[in-house]
Amino acid sequence: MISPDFVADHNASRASDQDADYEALGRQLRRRSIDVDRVAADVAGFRVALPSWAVGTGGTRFARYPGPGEPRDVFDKLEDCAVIRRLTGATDEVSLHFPWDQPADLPALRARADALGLRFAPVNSNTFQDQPGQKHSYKYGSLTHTDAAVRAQAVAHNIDCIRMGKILGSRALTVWIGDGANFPGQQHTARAFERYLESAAQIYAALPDDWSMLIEHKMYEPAFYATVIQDWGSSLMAAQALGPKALCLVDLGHHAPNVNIEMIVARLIHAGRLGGFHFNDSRYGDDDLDTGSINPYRLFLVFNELIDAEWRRAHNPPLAHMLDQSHNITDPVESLISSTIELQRAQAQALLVDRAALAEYQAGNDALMASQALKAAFTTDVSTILAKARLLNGAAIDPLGAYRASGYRQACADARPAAHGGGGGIV
Ligand code: RM4
Ligand code: MN
Ligand code: MN
Repeated sequence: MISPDFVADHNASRASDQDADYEALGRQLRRRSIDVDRVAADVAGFRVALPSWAVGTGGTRFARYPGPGEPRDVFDKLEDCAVIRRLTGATDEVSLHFPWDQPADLPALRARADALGLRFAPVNSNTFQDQPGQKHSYKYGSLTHTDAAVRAQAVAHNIDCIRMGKILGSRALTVWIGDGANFPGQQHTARAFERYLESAAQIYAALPDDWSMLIEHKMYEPAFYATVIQDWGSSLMAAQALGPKALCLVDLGHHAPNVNIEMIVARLIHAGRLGGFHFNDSRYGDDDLDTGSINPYRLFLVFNELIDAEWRRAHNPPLAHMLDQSHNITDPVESLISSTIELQRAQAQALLVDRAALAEYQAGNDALMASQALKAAFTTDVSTILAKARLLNGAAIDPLGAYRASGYRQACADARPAAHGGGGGIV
C-alpha cells in the first residue's frame, strides 16, 4: 500500500513548480473572467467509480498476456483500487461484477472496503456467461430466452445481485445482457424485446426504494446480427416501461464509430433518464480502450452537455460515473489513473466554456464563433488545475510518477504469485 507520507514526500519536490503554474493559469483565466479556484474546487468534487474487473489484465478473443502481481481475488482488487484512490483522490467507489467478485463473506468484504476508505458503486449482474454448476445455459440468451425456466434463472441471479449489493451498501444494479441473434430470422425481434420487458419488470419489482436499475445498451457483441437492447432508444423505452427507478446507462464504447454520443446524452437528460456512464474510448468496434486515449474532444463534448445541464438546472437524477475498460498491454493501475485524470480534464475544460457567450453566438447563428467558444475551453491546458484538485483531496501532484516511484507493482509481483495463465477472454 502507498502511504500518505510517501505521497506527501513525492509532492514536496513538485510543490513550487505547481504553485507557479497554477498562479500563471489563474492570471490567464481571470482575463477570461474565470475564477481558477472555483474550477479547481469543482474538479476536486468529481468522483468516478473503478470497475473491479479492470484492475486485472484483460485480453482479446485471441490471447491474454497476464502482467506481474495481478490481483488474485476481490480483496486484492480492492487494494489496487485503494492505491488509485490515494494517488488520484477521485475514486472512492468500486463497482463489483457478480459472480466474478462474489466472496463467501460479504460483511468481511464491506469491512475491508471501509478500512481502505472505499465504498461500493452499482453492482453488475452477469448472465452473458455460464457459471460452473449452473442449471440452464445462456447460450441462446438469458432475460430474453425463449424458455421461461432460463429467464427465471437469469431473473433470480439479478435479484441475488440486489441482495448482495444491499449487504455491501450499494444503491444500484447495472444490467447488461448479451442476448441477441447472429442470424436474421434466428430470433423473433418483437417478442424478444417483450420477453426482456417481462423479465426486467420482475427484477425491477425487487429493487429497494432507494435503488435504481441502470439499463446498459450495446450495439453488438457477442450477438453480431441483432442485440435486444442495442441502442439508447430500446434502453429508454425499457426504462419508461419499467418505472422511475429505471435509468439508462451510456457506455461510450457501445456505439457505432462516429455516432454523436453527446446528443444521446442530451436526449436522455431531456427525458430525465440518464443514469450514468461507463467511460472508455474506442476507435473501430472495440469498446474498452483507455478513456480519452483516442478522441478526447468527444469526451469533452459529453462533459460539455453535462455541465450545460447543470448550468440550466435540467431535471435528471444524480449520475453514476464509472470506468469500464479492458487493459491488455498496460499496467491496469496506470491505465485507471490516467483515465481518471482524463475525465477530470474533460470536466475542467467543460467548466471553462463561456456559456453566456456561447448562448449569444447560438442565438445569432454564428456557427464559427460558437465552435470557437468550445475550442477555447478545450485547448486550454488545465493540467495544473487537475493537480490542484488532487492536492485539495490529499492526493498526488503527479500520480503516475508517484506510482512508478513507489515500487507498488513489484511489491505485488512478490506478494501475489501468478494464479493463472494466458487464455482468451476479457478477464
Ligand atoms: C460489456 C459491458 C458491461 C461489462 C462487461 C464486462 O461489454 O460493457 O458493462 O460489464 O462488458
Ligand atoms: Mn459497460
Ligand atoms: Mn463494453
